Amino acid sequence: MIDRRRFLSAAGFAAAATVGRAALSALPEPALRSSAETAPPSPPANGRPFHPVVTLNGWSAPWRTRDGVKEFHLVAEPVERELAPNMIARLWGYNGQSPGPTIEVVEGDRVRIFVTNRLPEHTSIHWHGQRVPNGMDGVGGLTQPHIPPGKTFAYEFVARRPGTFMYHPHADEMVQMAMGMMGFWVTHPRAAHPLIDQVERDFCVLLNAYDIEPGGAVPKVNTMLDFNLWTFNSRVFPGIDSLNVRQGDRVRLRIGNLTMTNHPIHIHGHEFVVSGTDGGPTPRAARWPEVTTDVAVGQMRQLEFVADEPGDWAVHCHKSHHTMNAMGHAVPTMIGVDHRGLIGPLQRLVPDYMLMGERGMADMSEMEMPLPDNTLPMMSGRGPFGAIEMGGMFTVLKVRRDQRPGDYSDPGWYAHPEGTIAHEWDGPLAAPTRSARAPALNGPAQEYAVRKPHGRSR
Ligand SMILES: [Cu+2]
Repeated sequence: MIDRRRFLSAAGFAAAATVGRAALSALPEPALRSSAETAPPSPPANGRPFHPVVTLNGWSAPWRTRDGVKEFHLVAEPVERELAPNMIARLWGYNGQSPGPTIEVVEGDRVRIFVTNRLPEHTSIHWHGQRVPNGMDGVGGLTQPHIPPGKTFAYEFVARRPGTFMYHPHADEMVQMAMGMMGFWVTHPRAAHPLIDQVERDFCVLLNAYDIEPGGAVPKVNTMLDFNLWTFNSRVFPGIDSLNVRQGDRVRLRIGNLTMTNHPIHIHGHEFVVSGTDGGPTPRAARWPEVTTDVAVGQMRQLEFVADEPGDWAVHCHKSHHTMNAMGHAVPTMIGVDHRGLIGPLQRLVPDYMLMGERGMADMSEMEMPLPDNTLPMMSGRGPFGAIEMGGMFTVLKVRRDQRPGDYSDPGWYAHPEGTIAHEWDGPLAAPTRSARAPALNGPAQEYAVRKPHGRSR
């Protein structure tokens, strides 16, 4: 839900020199959001028309038009973000949430963005990927003075080229991005563009990562690689909404990576092309079908496909550690270890000792393990057939024949046509054919002579 409140007095803000006095006579009220629900697409109230995007578990910022300029108001501030039901993180973000609201404009629009700093330290905003006058590029210390706490700065430029962009601080970046400060920016084409196709569904996902101790709520800002919560728009599975589309829709999935590592994004059941990067639309001759594409640090990728296969299709990062929530990496691998006979003596010494991992870790997603408050299980989510055993960067593309155009609501689980689900085989089993030269399974141990280099052998 978007609520508006006016909290700025006329005093207490500063502005870049290029902004006229008239613009400062009043600031647009900032739109604030308290929930992590996916907002429906918001068609433009004024200005040039465009087909709005949907930010998963997010929303787009409203604007006002003043003297032909689109004015937005971003408030950098501490926020509480629900990462998934049962876990609230205390982050820094914009306008009540992390990520901040998606900014949608049209190529050629003159845009003025007021940025109010309600953080305990200075900040700035960089408009990642865009052509702007140098003094609007938002690099604190290099192209502008930092925005001190309590002050408001104004950025003003023309959105010169259409595409998928991001915004984020360029001030104490390691801390401010580890705390969740980032947002999406989409510049829609002003007219039919030879390299930009019309799509029926246009989704935005920012990849970010946090390191939050089990039981904690504030990210550890000095972590470089070993994050434990890998997020789409500061949400983890099962807290990430599904991408709900109508069969036959052309779908665009815009992905930006502001984590510290790359993410190979994988879509099941369909082939997509990368139709654009942060550098702009991809020439058609340079597009090829893929089912996984790597999104490197600092990159944007636009994935496009026709959703022509009905079903519930997984969409996820293919790094298996990125589809898990907080876990202990120091746990020994116990696969194949026979614990029988040990559990009794161990439990006499350590009453809470649990036998786990000797058959893999799938048991853990079924286990009702006590967890510290405000902590998510490592693998969770339930589907129609049981535990999905995922966390982190995972969601579901739901393709339905009867999803109405423009309806983004969750249609529920897919009803499979009869006879199209993998099932247990109950027919006769043929004896496996084995090579005559293969050592017999469970037979006597074989001895081999191994010849090593330099004639040495053993
Ligand atoms: Cu990943």
